[in-house]
Amino acid sequence: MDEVRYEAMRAAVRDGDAAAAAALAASVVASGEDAVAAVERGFAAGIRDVGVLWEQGEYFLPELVQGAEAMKAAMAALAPALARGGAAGAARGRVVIGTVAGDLHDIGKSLVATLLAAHGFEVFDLGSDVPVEAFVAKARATGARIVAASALLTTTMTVQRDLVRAIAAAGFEPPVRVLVGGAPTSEAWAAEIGAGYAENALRAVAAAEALLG
Ligand code: B1M
Repeated sequence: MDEVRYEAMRAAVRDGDAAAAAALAASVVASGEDAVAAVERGFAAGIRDVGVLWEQGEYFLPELVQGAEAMKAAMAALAPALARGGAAGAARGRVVIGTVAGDLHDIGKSLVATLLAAHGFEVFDLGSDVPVEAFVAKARATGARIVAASALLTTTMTVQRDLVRAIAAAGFEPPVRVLVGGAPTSEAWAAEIGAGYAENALRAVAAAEALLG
C-alpha cells in the first residue's frame, strides 16, 4: 500500500469522517491488502492525531467522539480481513480480555481480541469498564489461562495491578497469567506488577503464546 492511501486513512479518522473511513477499509478488504498495516499505519495514526489535537486544545469532546466513531467504522469494515489473518480454529488456548474498570477506551482492546482470535485463541471479550471480579469470575468459568487487560488512562492502569493481585489470590491451578497493555503502560510497569506485556496488538499474540509456554 502506498503512503497516499495510508494518509487518506489517517485523514478520514482525524477528520471524523466515518463514511470515508469505512469505504477505505472496505477497499483494503476487497483488494486483499494487509489489514493490520492499514490499522497501524493508517487509521490508528489518525486516532492518535485526534489525541494530540485534543491535548493541544484544537479538538474538543465532539471531535474526540467523531474520531472514535470513524475508527470504529474502519475496524468494523476491516473485521473479515483481520479475522482471516492467522491460523483460525487452531485452539491455542483461552483468553479472557477486557478494558479495566473506570476505562471506556475499547478500540485497542478490540483489535487485540480480534488478532488473538485470528491466531487461534478462543477469546472471551468482556468489553470495557470491567471490574476485577468479573475478570476473575470469567477465568474461573471458562478455564482460561490468560487474562488480558487493557488500560488507556493513567488513572486506570493501577487497576491492572489490582487484577494481578486478585488473580494470584484466587489460587488458580494451573496458574492464570495476566497480560497488560495500553498507551500509558510499559514493559517496566508490567514487570513491576508481575504481568506480561505487549505494546501493540500483533505483539500481544506473541506475548500470549509466550505466557502459555
Ligand atoms: Co480518551 N483519552 N478520554 N477517549 N482517548 C486518551 C487515552 C488520552 C491520551 C487523550 C489525550 O489527552 N491525548 C487521554 C488520557 C490521558 C491520561 O490518562 N494520561 C484521554 C482522556 C483524558 C479521556 C477522557 C477523560 C476525556 C474526558 O471525558 N474529559 C475520557 C475518559 C472516559 C473513560 O474512559 N472513563 C475519554 C474518552 C474518550 C472517548 C470515549 C471519546 C474515545 C474512546 C472511544 C472508544 O474507545 N470506544 C477516546 C479516544 C478515542 C482517545 C484517543 C484519542 C485514542 C485512543 C485509541 O483508540 N487509540 C486517546 C489518545 C491516544 O491514545 N493517543 C485518548 C487507537 C488504538 C488502536 O490504540 O488503544 O493505544 P490503543 O491500543 C494500542 C496499544 O496501546 C495496544 O495495542 C493497540 C494497537 O495495536 N494495546 C494493547 C491496547 N490495549 C492492549 C492490551 C494488551 C496489549 C496491547 O494486552 C492485554
